[in-house]
Amino acid sequence: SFDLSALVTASAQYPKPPNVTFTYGTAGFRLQGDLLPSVAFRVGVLAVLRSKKMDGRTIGVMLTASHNPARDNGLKVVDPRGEMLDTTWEPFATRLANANDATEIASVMEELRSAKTIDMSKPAHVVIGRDTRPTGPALVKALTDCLTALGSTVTYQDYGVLTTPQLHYIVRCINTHGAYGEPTEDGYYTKLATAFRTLVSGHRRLSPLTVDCANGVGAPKLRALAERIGEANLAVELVNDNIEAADQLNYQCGADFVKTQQNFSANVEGRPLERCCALDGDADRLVYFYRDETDHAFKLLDGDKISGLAAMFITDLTRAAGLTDLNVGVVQTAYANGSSTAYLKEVLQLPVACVCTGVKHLHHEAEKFDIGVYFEANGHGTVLFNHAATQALSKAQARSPAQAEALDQLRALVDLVNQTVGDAFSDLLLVEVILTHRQWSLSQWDHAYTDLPNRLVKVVVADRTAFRTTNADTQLVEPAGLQDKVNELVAKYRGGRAFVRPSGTEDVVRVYAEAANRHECDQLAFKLGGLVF
Ligand code: 16G
Ligand code: ZN
Repeated sequence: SFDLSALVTASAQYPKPPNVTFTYGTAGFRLQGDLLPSVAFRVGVLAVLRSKKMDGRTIGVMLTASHNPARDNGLKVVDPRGEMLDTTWEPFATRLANANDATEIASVMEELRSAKTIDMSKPAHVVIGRDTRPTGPALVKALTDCLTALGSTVTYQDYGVLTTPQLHYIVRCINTHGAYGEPTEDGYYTKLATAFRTLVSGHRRLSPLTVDCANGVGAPKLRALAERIGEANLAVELVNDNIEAADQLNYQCGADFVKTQQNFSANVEGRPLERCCALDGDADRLVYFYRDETDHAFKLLDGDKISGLAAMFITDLTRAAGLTDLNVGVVQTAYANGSSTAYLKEVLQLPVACVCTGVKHLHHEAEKFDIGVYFEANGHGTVLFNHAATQALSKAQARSPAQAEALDQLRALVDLVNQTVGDAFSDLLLVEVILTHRQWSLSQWDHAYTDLPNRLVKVVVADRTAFRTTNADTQLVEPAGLQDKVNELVAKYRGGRAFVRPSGTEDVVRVYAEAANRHECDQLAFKLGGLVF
């Protein structure tokens, strides 16, 4: 029911580059941007088939390479509820991308159609967003050329420049017919701004927040959101907000820089009592940081700290609202600092699950709680409220003014939090709400627990596929015998904990180590690196 000759003609403009093998990995396709036009074209095929399979519901395609350098780009497919693409479709994405020509594209299409029993006469709708990278427009052109070639059952809307979480939000809004919000950028700002104003009303405002925007899409979009919220309610000072000089994107700045370098980003000095935070290049990650008042050292409040703060606040609110039947839980990965896990379990008395690295794993695990808080240490995360939780919130009758207030706040929180994916803006507003309620400085927040010294090392190995893990990435099953050696070494260090896993995004193996003090931790990481190499 589609015109194969149109697809053949259109795809000829976007030949697959020779000697490149593409993989739809943890973060979708990600590579140097000028190698991706053929991939963008084939992602069009995948998105259309996925939409037809989902009975014409809208599918999203986001073009971004997040925290990676400006010359890179990437493509990610967003499922109807605003979530990551169903993993059973990933191998088809990979095979489409590696098809050598139109005939091969057509045959993979046919295989996918039959494997997933897709009715090709169904309509398809695709929405597109991109970050500020220079290769973005050409990739959107390749993608939309494909969508056009696939015929009259296919419609699409190009939203232009957006943050990744904004596109996820729009997909969810369209597919819920407005129940989640207006499917526009404006609708997104209105929803977050309204919830934020409700949550801070009646509280003394905090001092201005410095936001490192990674010289990316977060800069213009956060400016728009802050305008909507109003300066009287949220004062932000944006730095690294230059999106004109493409090569500045993520350069010496942004959430990934701050987290991996454990240092202030360019143009952020860390004045006394200054609250600083950083977004990444597509604004789906957030970390806070500040300069310690006593030792003047750099201090990081990463995803684990945000998770602990959010879990603490939500636990208090559900108790105050009398909703103690709701089970609140937290999801982390093996990268979570051991002290954060201990804080969640022992101080907050919450259940904590540990899953494999990658947002989709955390998201699905968090759905198992009534209220599930999930964050990766790198600053990507959000809070999910399931059906039982939203029902309980809408039905609950307050028995005191205090209960009524807590209920109102929880209801506003559901709107404040982007429940499709981690969103730096919504996380920033969440943190600001909590700090406003408590009138806390960053160091007061930081004092909930002290991170154990930790070290992350990259090891270049001959073949990273020789490394296979189990138990949420915490143990190696292959190469045989290596885990025993890791265990032996770890046992020699006080408070030692470590794991080795192959990266899903780079051709390296990652070694993570923790120990009671800096010196032992570094030594453990170094020796483990030697074992793996
Ligand atoms: C991707 C993941 C991120 C994960 C990182 C790990 C998504 C949207 N992003 O960026 O969650 O932390 O990969 O990279 O899933 P690694 O496998 O190279 O350590
Ligand atoms: Zn990102």
